[in-house]
Formats: sequence, structure tokens, C-alpha cells
Amino acid sequence: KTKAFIFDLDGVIVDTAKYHFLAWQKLAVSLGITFTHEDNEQLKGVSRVRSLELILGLGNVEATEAQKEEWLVQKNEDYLGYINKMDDSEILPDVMKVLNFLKENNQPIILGSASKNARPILEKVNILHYFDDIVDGNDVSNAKPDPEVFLVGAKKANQTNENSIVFEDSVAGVQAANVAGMISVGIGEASVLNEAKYNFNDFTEISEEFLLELINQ
Ligand code: G16
Ligand code: MG
Repeated sequence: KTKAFIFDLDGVIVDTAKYHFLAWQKLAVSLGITFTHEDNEQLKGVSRVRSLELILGLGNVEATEAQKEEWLVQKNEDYLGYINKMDDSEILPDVMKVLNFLKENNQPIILGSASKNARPILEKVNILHYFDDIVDGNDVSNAKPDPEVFLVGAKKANQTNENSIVFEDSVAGVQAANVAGMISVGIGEASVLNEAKYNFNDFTEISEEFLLELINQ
């Protein structure tokens, strides 16, 4: 059988959250806003524009659209500085095991990410060629928990929503998969991702038997 296997990027394939944090924190400090690791949790899976709004809200900072645009560009330039230094050592544990197994079993592999930097990141860590299609922040206008990014992904793989499996580390992403009627697999703490159909701390806990079950069910 054939299913669509849709992967989120940040927090599932690579841990770019730490680079988003450093870049956002630099901006926050320059604006006199305190921005902690805990605050950063709320930005996971959230769009770039919305992330800035959340940070400005923390410091009750008001700004014009032009200022916001400038800060977004600045943050992204800093973020790209970190991305440029990435290599395949930053791929999270056993992600390659899962990607290779799906490839061997001729399953479509799709990226479903909110990031506008998804392609350069996949290139940097040398796995762009694993993906049959990429749906990212450049292709969709509605951010997770809206299911748009996953709906487009399933369509590109010519699969129904019921035959699509989504790997996600964010609550908003799990909700998006569920809303679409897809099978959600939470990657991260079960207590946080309790809406996911299945949950694993990371890919080291995902067996080939489990993947075969997903393919054949
Ligand atoms: C990622 C991150 C978010 C980030 C968003 C936009 O989403 O989780 O923190 O704000 O992309 O990223 P960029 O600024 O690179 O366009 P995902 O969906 O891959 O987890
Ligand atoms: Mg994510």
C-alpha cells in the first residue's frame, strides 16, 4: 500500500528552534524585551509574523508596519547566519533510519513546514533529495493549526487525508493534522502532545514494525 508521510521540519527533522531562539532573543534584547526559553516554546510551529507579534506583546511594544517589517528582515538575516553553519550532524536521532525505511518501501515523503527557510535547511543537512514534495511557508497562507500545509501535502502525494500520516512536534501542528482527518504522530513529550493519535519522544522509539503497520492499515 501507499500512504503519504508528511514531516514537519523544525523540532522533527532538525532542532532549529535553538537558532530561532538566538535570533529572536537578539531582537528582543535590542528592543528592551525579556524573552526566555520558556517564551520560545510558544513560538514552535508558529509563523514568523505571529512570532514577532507574540514577542512584542511580551514587552507591550507597539510598532508601525514598517518597523515590524524591518525587524523581521533583521531576525531572518541573523537566523540565516546560524542556518548557514548547519550540516548533517544536526539531523535528529534516527530520522535517517525512518526516511530510509520509507524510501525502501516506496512511500511518498513530504515536508509540511511553516518555515520559509525549509529548502535551504534541507539542503544544508543534505536530505533535500529524500523529499518527493515540499510544502512550506512560501506555499500556504494559513498557519497551523489551520491544516492547509498538510492538505496541500497530501494532495501533492495523491493521497486522501485518511491515508496521510503527519509527524509533528508542536501542539498546533498536531491539531492541524487532526482537523484534516490525518493520522497524527506526536514527536516530543506526551503530556504536551496529548491530542496526537500516537506519541514518541523521538524517532529512536519508532520501530520498523510500527511504520509497516502505518503503511498497511
Ligand atoms: C518553523 C518553526 C517556527 C517558525 C516557523 C517560521 O515551523 O517551528 O518557530 O516561526 O517555522 O519559520 P521561518 O522564520 O524560517 O519562516 P515548523 O512548521 O517547521 O515547525
Ligand atoms: Mg515543528
